[in-house]
Amino acid sequence: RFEVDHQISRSQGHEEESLLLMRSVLGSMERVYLKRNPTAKAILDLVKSVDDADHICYDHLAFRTFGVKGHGIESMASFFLDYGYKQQEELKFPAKKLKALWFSPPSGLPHEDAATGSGVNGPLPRIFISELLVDQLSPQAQVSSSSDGWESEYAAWTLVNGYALNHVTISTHRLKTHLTNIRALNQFLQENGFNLNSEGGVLKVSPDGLLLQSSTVADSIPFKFSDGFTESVPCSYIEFAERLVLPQYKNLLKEEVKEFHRRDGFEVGNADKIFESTSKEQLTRRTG
Ligand code: OOG
Ligand code: NI
Repeated sequence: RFEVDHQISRSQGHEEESLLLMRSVLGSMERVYLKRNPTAKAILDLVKSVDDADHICYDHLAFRTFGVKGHGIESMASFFLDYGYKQQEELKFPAKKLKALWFSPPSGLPHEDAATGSGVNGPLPRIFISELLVDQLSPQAQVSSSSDGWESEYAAWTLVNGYALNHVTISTHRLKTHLTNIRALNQFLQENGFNLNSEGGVLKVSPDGLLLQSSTVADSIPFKFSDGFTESVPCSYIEFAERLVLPQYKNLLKEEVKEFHRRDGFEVGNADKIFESTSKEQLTRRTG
C-alpha cells in the first residue's frame, strides 16, 4: 500500500517538475514576445486592468516553420509531445501552400481547469504549428524569397522571426466581465485605437458558429539584412478566441461549464484569414 502510494506521488511529483520546466520555457518565449510586440503587451495590460483578476487564460500559442527536413512542424512539436501534448488533426491551406497541426495539452492533470496562474502559468494552452510546403514552391521561390505572393511573405516572416511566438491567443470566454463576449472585446479594442485584422471581416466565425476569432495587425520591427540595409518587417500579433458551449451541453448551468464542454479545435476558414495578420496588405491598410 505504502509502496504504491509512494510511487504514485513520486511520479506525480516528477510530472509537476517537468511541467514547471516547460512553463519556464514558455515563459521565456512570452517575455521575448511581449518585449518585441508593444501592441500585444498593451492589450494584455488593458484587458487585465478592466477584467478584474490578473487571470488571463491562453487558448493557444502559435508558431511557424519551414517544411524542410529538420525544420518543419515536427522540429517544434517534439518539444510539446515530450511534455504529454497530443497531436490532433491536420489543417490544409493549398492556396497558401501551408499545412498546420494542432496539439492538445496533457489532460486529466490537476492543473487543467484548476490552474490559478495567468498566461503561461494558467491552464496549458493548445499549440498550433504551421509549415510552409517548400517542395511545392516554384524552383525560383525555393532558392530566393524574391517572388511575390503569400508564400514569400510567410517565408520572410519565418526567416526573420524563426521559432519566436507568432501569437498568443486570449481565451475570451474565460474572462470575467462583458469582454467575455468577443464582439464586445473587439469593439472595446477598436475604441481604444487598436487596429484589428479586417480580412474577411474582423470577426471570423466557423461554419458551425461555435468558434469565433479575431486578431490585431502585427507590429513591425526594424531588421538588419545581411546586405547592411535595415527595413521594417512584420513581427507578431495577438489573437482572441471565444469557444461556445457544444449543443449537447447547452442545458448546463454557466458555473458548471468546463473547457471540454466547449467547441474544440481550429477551423481552416478562420485560420486562412488570421494568417493575414502579418500580411503587407493588413499592415499598410489605413484605418477608420
Ligand atoms: C496562424 C494563423 C491561424 C488560428 O488560430 O487559426 C491561427 C499564423 O498566423 O501563423 O492562428
Ligand atoms: Ni491562432
